[in-house]
Amino acid sequence: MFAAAALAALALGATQAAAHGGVLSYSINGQTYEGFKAYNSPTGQTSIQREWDTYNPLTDPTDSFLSCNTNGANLGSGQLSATVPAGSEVVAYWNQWPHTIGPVMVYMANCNGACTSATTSALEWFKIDEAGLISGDLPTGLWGQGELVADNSSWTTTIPASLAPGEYFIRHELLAIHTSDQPQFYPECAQLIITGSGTAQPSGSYLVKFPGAYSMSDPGVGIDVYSQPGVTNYTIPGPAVWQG
Ligand SMILES: *[C@@H]1O[C@H](CO)[C@@H](O)[C@H](O)[C@H]1NC(C)=O
Ligand SMILES: *[C@@H]1O[C@H](CO)[C@@H](O)[C@H](O)[C@H]1NC(C)=O
Ligand SMILES: [Cu+2]
Repeated sequence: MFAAAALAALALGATQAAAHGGVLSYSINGQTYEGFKAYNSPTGQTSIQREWDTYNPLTDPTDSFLSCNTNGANLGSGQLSATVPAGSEVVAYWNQWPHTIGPVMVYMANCNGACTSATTSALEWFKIDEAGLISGDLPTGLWGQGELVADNSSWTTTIPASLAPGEYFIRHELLAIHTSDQPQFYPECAQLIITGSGTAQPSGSYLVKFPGAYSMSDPGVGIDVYSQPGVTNYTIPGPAVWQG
């Protein structure tokens, strides 16, 4: 009986997993960093990524776990950070990503000390990259996520070369809006130690909190793309991109 129930639960998990996902690994300067293995116990896992537990989306823009997904915990002795020079390219690899409608956004946050001990909902996040509606109209056009899918379910981002050194999070977020009833947020965070001689830091309106940055009334969040054929503009939520 127990085995049958466990198998059923596993099958259900696999079905759900097929429809959603997250960042499974990173490639930075030729080195591969494996992500956290969702659906597995954190015990014994070693990763630069914070814990995230399922491929399911968060659907509330004010979800308390919006910063680094559920549950966003550090991995204790298994928590690593990748040391990378400012200006490096970070490639994030998703599972075979199933959604093509919605923006891709990449954020960072300065931990002002050790990221391992940071509370991610208290950090001030800044956006370093975004891609929304690239061409065409809302329901049928090419979106950032369509490009991501076409590029082997990966996304390449350059860390601003002028960014001051220190410990930072990098937060990749897909906002899938292919369902007309609710947005789907897929954030994953990884810990970086940025090196270099830069001195730049974003301030003011570039900095936001998660939750806090988004609301259902944002034009790009509470949106039904299918009700707006022919509309060719899309407002990506969150702050302007900080160029460094
Ligand atoms: C495609 O992505 C996988 C990881 O999901 C990676 O191992 C592989 O090298 C990528 N292929 C190319 C051509 O970049
Ligand atoms: C498109 O632009 C109009 C006019 O600025 C704006 O009111 C509307 O919210 C925008 N649509 C989206 C989906 O961002
Ligand atoms: Cu999905």
